[in-house]
Amino acid sequence: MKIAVTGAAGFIGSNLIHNFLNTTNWSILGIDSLGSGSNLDSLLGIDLSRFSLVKHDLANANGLRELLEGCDAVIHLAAESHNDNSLRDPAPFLNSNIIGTYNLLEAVRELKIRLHHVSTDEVFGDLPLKSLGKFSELSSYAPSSPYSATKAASDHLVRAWIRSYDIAATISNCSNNYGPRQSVEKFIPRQITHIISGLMPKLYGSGENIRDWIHVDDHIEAIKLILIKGELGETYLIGTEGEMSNKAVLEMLLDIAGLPSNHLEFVVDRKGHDLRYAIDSSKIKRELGWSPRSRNFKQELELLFEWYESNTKWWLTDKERIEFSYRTAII
Ligand code: TDX
Repeated sequence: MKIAVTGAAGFIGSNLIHNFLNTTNWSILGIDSLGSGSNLDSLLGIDLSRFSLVKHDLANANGLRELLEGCDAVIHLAAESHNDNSLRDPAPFLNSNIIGTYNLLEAVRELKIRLHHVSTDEVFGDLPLKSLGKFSELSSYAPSSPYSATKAASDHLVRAWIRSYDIAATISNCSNNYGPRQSVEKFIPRQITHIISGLMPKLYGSGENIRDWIHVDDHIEAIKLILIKGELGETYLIGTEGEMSNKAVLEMLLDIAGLPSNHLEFVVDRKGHDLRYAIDSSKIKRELGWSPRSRNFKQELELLFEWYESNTKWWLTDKERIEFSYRTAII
């Protein structure tokens, strides 16, 4: 089987390619715009006998069909994905997440290629902080940010292309991922690299907002299962009951670094900041037999801390650029 992976040099894409080349005999065509969320170094060490990479921005339809010809399936991960960036400048999110997905849909429709569209739990908006409710496949779409609105739009396009054109596609919506090779603009890597750099970690608002953390490898195993066994036309929610407040996660990181729990700075809250995400993943467990590996979150954070300490070259330049835009941005 030959699969194409869009967003190949991003966080989830690069981890997925490392994983799939190790665990399957598939060939992989990586497609990436090599924009700000990509890092070519994330693909270092990959077996090039079964992997090739093409620089292509999905917002440009020219040449996309030719590129995908001969592929049996596409996993669509390419997206602008950082909420803070979308608040500063929504335009790239519309281009990449909506126009890019539209161009990809037209290509897979013409070529009759199987598609798996990877999306986020943020398309459902947020849940109250103190409730026990969770998102399920039946939750209504209610995105809060320009980023999540564009991901919701891309989900709607995929659903419409399934219904109207009968394309062979599945969708997944996953909770917050953590793991190696994640951009230092995101919460956990930002705090780890702040600590390593001697900067004060930054908590938005009260730090009470809750996220449902999943290791990227557990997400990738779920994507693999959906690609192999998922029912066409279906949506699957992926999460691991890993709910934690941002403050609690940061306190774990401070403890790992041997710093006191008050070694942090509360900063102005994110506009429209979603309160809580939580996922009911019983459908994918029941129907596809997926289950996440049993993990100790704090031990995983320790490993992650070590990864960022040992890979400063991977993130240092990005961090300077990202922190410069945080300092200069009006959000
Ligand atoms: O410096 C920070 N301080 C802070 O308190 C940053 C960068 C974030 N936060 C908070 C905001 C959120 O409550 O941490 C939480 C996590 O923030 P992000 O890493 O920006 O993720 P989030 O906004 O929850 O969105 C994520 O989940 C769904 C990903 O960025 C998306 O790509 C994914 O689709």
